[in-house]
Amino acid sequence: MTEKRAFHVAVVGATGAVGQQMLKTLEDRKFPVSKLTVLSSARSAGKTVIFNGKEHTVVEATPDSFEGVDIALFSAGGSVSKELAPEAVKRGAICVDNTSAFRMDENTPLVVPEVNESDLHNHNGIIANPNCSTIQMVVALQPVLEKFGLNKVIVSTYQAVSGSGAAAVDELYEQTKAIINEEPFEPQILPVKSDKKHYQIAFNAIPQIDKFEESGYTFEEMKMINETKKIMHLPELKVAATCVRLPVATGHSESVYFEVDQEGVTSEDIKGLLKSAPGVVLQDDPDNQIYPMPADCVGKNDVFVGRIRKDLDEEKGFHMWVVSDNLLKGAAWNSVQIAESLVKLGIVK
Ligand code: NAP
Ligand code: 3JN
Repeated sequence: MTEKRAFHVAVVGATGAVGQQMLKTLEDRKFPVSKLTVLSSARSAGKTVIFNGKEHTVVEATPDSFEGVDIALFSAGGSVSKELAPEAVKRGAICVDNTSAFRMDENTPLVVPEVNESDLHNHNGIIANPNCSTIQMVVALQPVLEKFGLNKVIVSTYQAVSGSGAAAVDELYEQTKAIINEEPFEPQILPVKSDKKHYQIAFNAIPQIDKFEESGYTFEEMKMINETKKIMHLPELKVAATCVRLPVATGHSESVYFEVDQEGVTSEDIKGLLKSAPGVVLQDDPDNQIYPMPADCVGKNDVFVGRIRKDLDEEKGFHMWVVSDNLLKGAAWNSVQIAESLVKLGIVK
């Protein structure tokens, strides 16, 4: 980005799977950083990270870490955000929070720039970055909503293990090696580190992401349902989700069924729309076996859409396949994109 001013940026959770991608994205986008503060827990304090060719020492995050910070990107878990984001705001920073801590707070905008950038104007110092699975879905659905209206969404996800953090990726690799070498192993992290039981992820599919609510839905599923309605400003939209973890390192995939408002819409209409939609790359050519796959999307900021087809029974129903890098558009890139929007709109002090 080209901007005359430069900003003191803090990254909280800089040693984590998302934090590392945040640093890389700030670099790749040439975000105007005058000073960088890299924060973690006491565990990683003293480690170093390289940013724009210079070494930076990681420091334990405390309220005083935010003195003089203009923009703070948080990705160290909800409890850290709840404790430290208000402290950063008190000290004059604007926070982009990648956790669920403030997403459903009615005074906190929940933003995907391609969908609801203008919501950024109504903030109290904290902007929430949605859940990764929600982000890629709403980027693909927003153009449909704007042109043909939207009534119902049913999504099934196929989520990568990096969504569960750096340690979960290690678990996938270790288990895969152990199984191939016919060695014993003990699952310790997935599906949810703090839950009672842990299951094999290598060569498996686990229909649990986050813990279960009493309703029978998981928290991840409820995030997709509630966040979609908030971001799209559609409280009445019917949404259902089933979230599944796969042995893929990076790149979430989703099978999305949706029903439009208007009659007579064709799959060619939807393809035409998504071909030129912001942030979307259409990869839809069944004759040549062209469709999105996570292995092709890693390291890219876009949302890839394919397999668009009309439902055979429901006149207003369509199916599509949506893939994106969960650590980029699902987390780091969406956060940095929000920061770029804040600068562009003159919202950063
Ligand atoms: P991760 O790989 O486990 O990294 C966690 C990071 O948080 C590390 O840098 C860790 O520092 C830091 N941290 C932990 N406790 C801390 C504390 N008390 N104070 C300061 N820093 C602390 O996890 P991740 O995958 O990067 O995810 C981090 C968070 O991002 C998640 O908990 C979640 O809230 C959010 N997230 C959001 C999405 C999304 O869908 N938008 C996706 C993934 C993650 P140490 O190195 O010192 O341990
Ligand atoms: O599992 C995934 O693929 C996405 C995980 C996101 C996540 C993991 C731990 C805590 C979140 C999130 O962003 O919703 C949180 C959280 O902040 O609640």
